[in-house]
Amino acid sequence: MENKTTILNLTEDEFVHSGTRACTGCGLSIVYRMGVKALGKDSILVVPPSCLTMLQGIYPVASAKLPSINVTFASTGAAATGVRAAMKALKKDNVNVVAWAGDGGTGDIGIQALSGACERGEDLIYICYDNEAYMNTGVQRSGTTPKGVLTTTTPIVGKLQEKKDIPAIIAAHGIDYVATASAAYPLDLYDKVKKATTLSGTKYIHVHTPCPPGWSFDTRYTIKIGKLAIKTGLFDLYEIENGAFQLTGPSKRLVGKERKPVTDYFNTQGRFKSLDEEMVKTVQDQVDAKWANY
Ligand SMILES: Cc1ncc(C[n+]2csc(CCOP(=O)(O)OP(=O)(O)O)c2C)c(N)n1
Ligand code: SF4
Ligand SMILES: [Mg+2]
Repeated sequence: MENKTTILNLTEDEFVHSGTRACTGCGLSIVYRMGVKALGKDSILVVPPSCLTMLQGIYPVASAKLPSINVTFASTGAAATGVRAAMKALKKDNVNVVAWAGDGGTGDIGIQALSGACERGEDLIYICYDNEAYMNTGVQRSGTTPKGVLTTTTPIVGKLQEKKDIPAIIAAHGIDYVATASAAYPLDLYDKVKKATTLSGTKYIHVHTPCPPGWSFDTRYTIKIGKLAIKTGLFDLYEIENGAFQLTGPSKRLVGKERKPVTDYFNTQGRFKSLDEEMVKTVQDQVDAKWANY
């Protein structure tokens, strides 16, 4: 998919009030603002505990202009299924029912309800913002934390296991639309969410989302670091539509070109400081092998 939306034709409609409880430089605040812009007013959000619940605010101080239901971690996919059923009963089929969760809430704690919704082909959009740890409770490792990363529960040597590939797990359910996106490419994210609103069945979008305090970088570098994840080939932008995989936007343009070394990305963040040369070489080899396939 080539991007249709540019900064010149992007809608000026906003569904987030100015001023949120997110940290300065939070990648999620970009993802959220662009995501709800693309969803539009006829949308209901279903959100489990996460930084997003904080960003949206606690009554009576709310940053979101859309109706939003806070649910338990394990129930997100089931709760969204219930909201869709309610919309059907009310003959409001035009409403976008959107489950929106963090990586821990999606890939670890809420995966069974999400898997059930995918298997049933529920008419939902599911957006996972992946900041690669349980940030809201103080940076604990999650299934999607990359190998070697320092968190409060993987101190000194970093996480020992590989990052869990959630979009691949969701794609294995055979749903019609799976996409990845990045906070650093907001218009690409906008177009993918917009596309999801036009499709029926279960749609899943996984968004790489830099987090200054959790990743240990200065708040001004959110976009730079998000872009480096793509330009090093560590995180790839793609769509899987009706089973057909294709790289999109900046990742597609990288095919056959020289990628930046993964060290350019690792060196920008304190969370990678325990990586030794051997681990860096292993990651670089893995990325090279993946791209040789592309
Ligand atoms: C069943 C349950 N376990 C633990 C918590 C505590 N908790 C609240 S937010 C959170 C972190 C969620 O991580 P993630 O889904 O990655 O979102 P992030 O905080 O990174 O935005 C946790 C563990 C909870 N609210 N409910
Ligand atoms: S901890 Fe990270 S994800 Fe959470 S609000 Fe702060 S910057 Fe955003
Ligand atoms: Mg998280």
